[in-house]
Amino acid sequence: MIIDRAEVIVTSPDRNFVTLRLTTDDGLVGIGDATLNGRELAVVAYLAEHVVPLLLGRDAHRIEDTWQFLYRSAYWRRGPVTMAAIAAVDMALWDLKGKSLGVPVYQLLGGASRTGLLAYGHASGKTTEEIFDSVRAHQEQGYRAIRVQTGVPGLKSIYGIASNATFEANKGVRYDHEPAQRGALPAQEDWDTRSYLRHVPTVFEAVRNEFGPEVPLLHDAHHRLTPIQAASLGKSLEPYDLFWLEDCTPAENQEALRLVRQHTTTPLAIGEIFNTVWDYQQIIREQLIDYVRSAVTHTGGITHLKKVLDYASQYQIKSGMHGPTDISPVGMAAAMHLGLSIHNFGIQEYMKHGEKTDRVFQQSFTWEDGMLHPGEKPGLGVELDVDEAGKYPYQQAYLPYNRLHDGTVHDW
Ligand code: CS2
Ligand code: MG
Repeated sequence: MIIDRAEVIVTSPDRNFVTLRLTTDDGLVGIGDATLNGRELAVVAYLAEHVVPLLLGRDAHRIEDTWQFLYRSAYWRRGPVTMAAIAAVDMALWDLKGKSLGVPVYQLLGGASRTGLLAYGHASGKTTEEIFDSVRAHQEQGYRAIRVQTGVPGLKSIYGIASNATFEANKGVRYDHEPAQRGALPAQEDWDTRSYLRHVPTVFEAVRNEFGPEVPLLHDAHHRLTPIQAASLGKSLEPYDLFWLEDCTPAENQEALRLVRQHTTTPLAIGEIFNTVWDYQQIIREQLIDYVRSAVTHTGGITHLKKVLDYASQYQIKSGMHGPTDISPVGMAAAMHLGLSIHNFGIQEYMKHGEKTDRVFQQSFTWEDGMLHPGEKPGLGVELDVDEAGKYPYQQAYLPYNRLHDGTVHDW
């Protein structure tokens, strides 16, 4: 199984996706996701200029060796661009190995540890009524666990909140309210931490009263708080029994989580922008988090994220893999195979992709009763329709950013 072709395919059906496609001398095709939202072409260049030439002629069965070779031979380690590129190679190799042996990837990782993966979706709204409607729409679509994001009085637009128009147009939950917006420049949003901290607990109180104690509720603070603000939010949300509070502080400073942890029993999830096990070293060892948020796509693939999660399992820390629509269906499939096989699976984030995306990527996963399963097709179970992909050329897109009322740039 020698790699004799490696192509980097960029397509933008509903949003931009970068896929690495490997073909072997015996005619097998394996694919991997390399999408880095808003910085897609940096990974395309890394792959096309520096990785593809190294792959041609290699034995596709040697997954671990290829991972170590790409990571160590570059000398310049870690970082989202490098690790997304390595992830794409790794996923494509697992896909190929599964296809060559005729088994789904989860079987290669030790087999199923459960029957399906509990998944959560994104409810949101500017008002309590809108949030209730959005939670209901998710429940009707089968979601059993729900993330709740809320508008804040006085703030015009907040990342992660669907506009009503988008919500209606897409009939409930098949919409993307977290797009990197296509266009020449990033959209500017506004932020006020004090208003946010006052408002969020009132929303969770209302949602708990309306939907009862059972439904797991999640919330994402998206790196916007200082440690003491995060500690205060965690405390004020305790009565509403959150499944997790995500990214309460900027993730670079691992030590910050000590202070948060000392003040609140609200479970913490962190890591969607982390790339390696080294980013987690302190927060896992000191048990400062409860869930590892990394995506297979941004953390060096199945090979490396499994090592992170095995390390986390020693401390009873579980997975909560990142799964917004900027993870392609290939990256989502890789997450499902990994999640099904590990013992310390926690929950999987799952936002439905758009219809055009589903035509470009033909998928074998199932979604039943709030649970995902990767399916039984050999490999990852996703096929890229290259002709369909070719209909949607890359479009420049940027994530938004925040400014405070006085014009200061703030974490978004
Ligand atoms: C978010 C993401 O899913 C989440 O929890 O934080 O939507 C994130 O902002 C995007 O993936 C950025 O590309
Ligand atoms: Mg997040």
